[in-house]
Amino acid sequence: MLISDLYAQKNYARPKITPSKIVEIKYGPLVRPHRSDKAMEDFRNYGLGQFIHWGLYATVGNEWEGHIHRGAAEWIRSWGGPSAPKDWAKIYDNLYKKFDPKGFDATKWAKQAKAMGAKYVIFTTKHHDGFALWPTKFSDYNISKSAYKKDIVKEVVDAYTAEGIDVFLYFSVMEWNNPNYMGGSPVKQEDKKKFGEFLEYTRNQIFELLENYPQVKGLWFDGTWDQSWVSAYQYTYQLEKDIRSKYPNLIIGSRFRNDEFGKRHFDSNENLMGDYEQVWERKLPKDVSWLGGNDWEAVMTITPSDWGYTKNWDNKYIKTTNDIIGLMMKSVSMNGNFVLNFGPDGKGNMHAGEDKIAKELGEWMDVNSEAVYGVRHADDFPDNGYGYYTKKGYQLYLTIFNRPIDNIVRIVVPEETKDVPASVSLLLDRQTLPVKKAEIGYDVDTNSYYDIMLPETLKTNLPFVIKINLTAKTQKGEKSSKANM
Ligand code: FHN
Repeated sequence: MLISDLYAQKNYARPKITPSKIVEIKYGPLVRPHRSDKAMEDFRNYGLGQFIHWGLYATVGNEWEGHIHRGAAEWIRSWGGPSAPKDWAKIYDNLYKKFDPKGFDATKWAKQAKAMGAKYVIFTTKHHDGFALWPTKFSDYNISKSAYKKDIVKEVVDAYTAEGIDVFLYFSVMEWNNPNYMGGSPVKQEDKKKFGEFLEYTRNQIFELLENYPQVKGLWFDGTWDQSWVSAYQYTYQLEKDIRSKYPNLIIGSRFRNDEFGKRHFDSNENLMGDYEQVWERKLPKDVSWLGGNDWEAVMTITPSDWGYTKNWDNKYIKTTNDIIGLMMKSVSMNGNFVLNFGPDGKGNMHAGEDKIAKELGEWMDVNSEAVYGVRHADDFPDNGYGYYTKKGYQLYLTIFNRPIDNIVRIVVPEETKDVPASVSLLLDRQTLPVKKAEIGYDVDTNSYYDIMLPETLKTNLPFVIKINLTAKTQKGEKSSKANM
């Protein structure tokens, strides 16, 4: 088993792709799946992205005065129970006054992301604590009131755009310290009024972001699971309609809103509620059949579950660069993007462990990125035990994680597959590898087999990619090797 397979969902039943009964839905999807415009084509070809969780939580790093918060670092504001410091929420809500990330250099981040191979970034404009990293007109709880004062979202958008990296803005609807926000569906008149104001505020902030930063390619919504938001389906339907009519190329995933029956991500007829499946977080689909042909991305932490800065990485399983390459290759092999999360500290520096992974991943991408960008699932070649196939036209790539002990990689070519391996090379040093059809006498087996010889001199502890040039199968040649039994 490959390590990346451990991150596949095991007990999660995929929503049925064909519903047993079709219901009438008024507030279902506003876009058809498989948009074919350039923005969506670009999205399909990204391969690798970077997520950045940055906010006030970064200043504390998941601990306070020697007390460790056990939950996810960016959730520290919701710390409760006996281990929580006294008046914790109040302390947290005042952290912004001292927020002054002296080391923050958006260009440095963007250059690092570029060197790592990221083609897009998702940046937290506002997480669940409600603190806005841009100077929003619609709340005082924002960066302009901090010691830093400057517009962080602008710095990030400009720097990444300058490096040719597309920007998506993360936006949490849920806000813990907003008196107008509530988790439950509002029932009392007073609550309805409050939540109505919250909805207007949310709408204003979304349009404000889109107006302020016209370069953004997409909105990445989060914190949309509470019943208050779920019950506002008429409002959110209209809001999405208005956003899309003003910004038709914008990409919005399936996490934004639900239908009138409360169905999120997929409506009650199992149709996708956005431009792509936005459910894959820290886990991957088991195999490509789970995706139903939808566009999708996986977002992934380096520690098991922290997105925000965590000072102390001890006693946690930290994914290795090889783990990450495995998760990335599994994602892209199933037509998805893989987005790796970074949680810079309160000064604006990445964790040393993140720097290491960014460097190692970048070095690997320098050699192997053609197996990652713009590739698709290799429909005609069955999954194999060596690693993951990706495909681009007549180029088939096999990223090897499990190297065979005899150095022979055997490629299975099913009878119905139209193309067969013609020539093979190793991306690592571009050397040509011998490939030949294996005459192994499997007469009742309709597959063909091609053996690729790995050089014994190949010494590496990293996954490596073999590039297989395909050519059309010559029917005559294939048939001649069959005998009757
Ligand atoms: O609660 C958040 C979490 O803190 C983090 O932002 C992730 C990123 O995908 N989203 C939520 C959990 O689904």
